[in-house]
Amino acid sequence: MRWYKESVVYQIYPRSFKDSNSDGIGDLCGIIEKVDYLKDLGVDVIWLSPIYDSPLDDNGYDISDYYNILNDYGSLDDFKVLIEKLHQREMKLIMDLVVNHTSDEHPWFKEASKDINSPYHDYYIFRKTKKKPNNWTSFFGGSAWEFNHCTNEYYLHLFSKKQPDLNWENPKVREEVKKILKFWLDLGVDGFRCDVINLLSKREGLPNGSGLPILRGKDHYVNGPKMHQYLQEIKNDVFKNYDMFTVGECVLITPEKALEYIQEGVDELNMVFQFDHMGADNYFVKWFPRKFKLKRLKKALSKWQYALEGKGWNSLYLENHDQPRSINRFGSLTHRKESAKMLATYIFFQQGTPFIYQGQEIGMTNAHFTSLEEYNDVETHNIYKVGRKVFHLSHKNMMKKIKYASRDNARTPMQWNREINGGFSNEKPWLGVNPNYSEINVEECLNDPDSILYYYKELIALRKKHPIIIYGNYQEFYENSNDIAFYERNYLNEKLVVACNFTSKIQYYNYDLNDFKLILSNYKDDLVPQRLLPYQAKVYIKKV
Ligand code: TEU
Ligand code: CA
Repeated sequence: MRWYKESVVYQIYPRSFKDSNSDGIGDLCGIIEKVDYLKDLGVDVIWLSPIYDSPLDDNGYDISDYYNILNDYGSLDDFKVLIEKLHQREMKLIMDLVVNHTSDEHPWFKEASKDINSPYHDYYIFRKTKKKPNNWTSFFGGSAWEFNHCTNEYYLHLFSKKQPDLNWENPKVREEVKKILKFWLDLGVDGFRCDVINLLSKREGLPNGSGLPILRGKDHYVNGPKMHQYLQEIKNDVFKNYDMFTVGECVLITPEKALEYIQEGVDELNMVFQFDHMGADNYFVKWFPRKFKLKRLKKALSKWQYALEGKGWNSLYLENHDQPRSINRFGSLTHRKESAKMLATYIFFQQGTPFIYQGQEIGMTNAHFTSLEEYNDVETHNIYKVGRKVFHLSHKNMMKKIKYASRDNARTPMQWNREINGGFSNEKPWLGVNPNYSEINVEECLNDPDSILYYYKELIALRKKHPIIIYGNYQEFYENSNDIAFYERNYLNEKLVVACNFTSKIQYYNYDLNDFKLILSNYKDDLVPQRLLPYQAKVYIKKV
């Protein structure tokens, strides 16, 4: 058994979690203040979004020094205090590993872009061509190539132009990454969330992509030809020497491809973050929203449950720092508490390691912004420009898309109490606090026995009490229903049943609940076992 299978992970976006020194920016000392809050919630592992030195073009996913903490967030000493406090409480910490690209302000790139003969020039993907080397587009819109006047070359950036892709063909780059990993592992870090890890290997010759200018070129850089070689090398030289785990964020991954990385015994990664279920309310990418259909959500998640069962380990998430809040997408603002609890039940009783994103446990909702200037996210601003200039969409249309899909929806400051700025900071925060902090905040939840927060605590405690939730198999019922989600888990001599109503109407189902015991519900009553009240979730268990 690997401990990560029995853990619950909590993701912190440090910039928005808690500000301890009144500069409007979250920091490590702010996280240290909240370690006991996290311990009480019952989570076992903390995943920190990047805290390394960065010019913050992509809020830290553009790293300029892998061995130092961004000044805004504190110091390496603060980091050592945090990891010590977590370990004292038998909690673990994983870092965000961003090694598909660096910041263009990393010394390697500063050297490489100045001098074609620099030893660092081959750390990146430069091409001396008259025009762009191919037609690939960036995840953030526009071309994936930027011209570097100093050396008269183009360089590749799958994300922002301030995030030049590293050249993983170069063994020196791979050695540098191993050094970075060992540095943090030797500081006691318990693993890594590996950013866009399946993009590291680009096809030889960088051939043109086909189709629309949306992720164009993906066929030549997703799960590229040398991915397994690179990950095997990193695993054999570093990972296998530590008691740690990795979760690889894998863009456009399928269960079959995922198993090539996570199959028990291969273990290039221990699990992946997949995106299929994130398409339940859009066409392929979130900038083309469509009406949420429960069937799409269920089909995507069930596909992964069945495909990985007994072969590889799942991760379970509905939210992170890149995605809009799940209540807005899959739940209901009029039944906010019920639907937040229902969504938690639906996702976290499946097989896999749960990942809770900061604020999800108190039912935080999408940002309230109305003007483009209120948004911070580089992706949001780039997509706005491309939408207006390339697709000639109106400002109104783009603002509607942004309101729904912007990553800032998940990045507004954590809401701790009803004091100024939701108790996040005494100063004006770097990103606007949602005005609903007066009624949605941790303190309000702690004073409400029926709160979403206490429901999460109960849910997490059940995972620790019932091995069937961790190790049971998965069998879906009512697959074709767009109203309810229903599945069984079976393990040794037990059966567990999860029934969730995704609508504001009463729903009925037909399932013999004889001898079952109700162990969790987001409504007090369970007078009619075969009935689900609006957004009701129920979990039953029985010995078979
Ligand atoms: O995200 C990778 C990724 O696929 C993003 O394009 C994400 O899916 C998209 O923004 C959703 O709209 C990772 C990090 O999670 C993200 O924060 C970084 O911006 C990106 O990589 C580059 O490091
Ligand atoms: Ca601060």
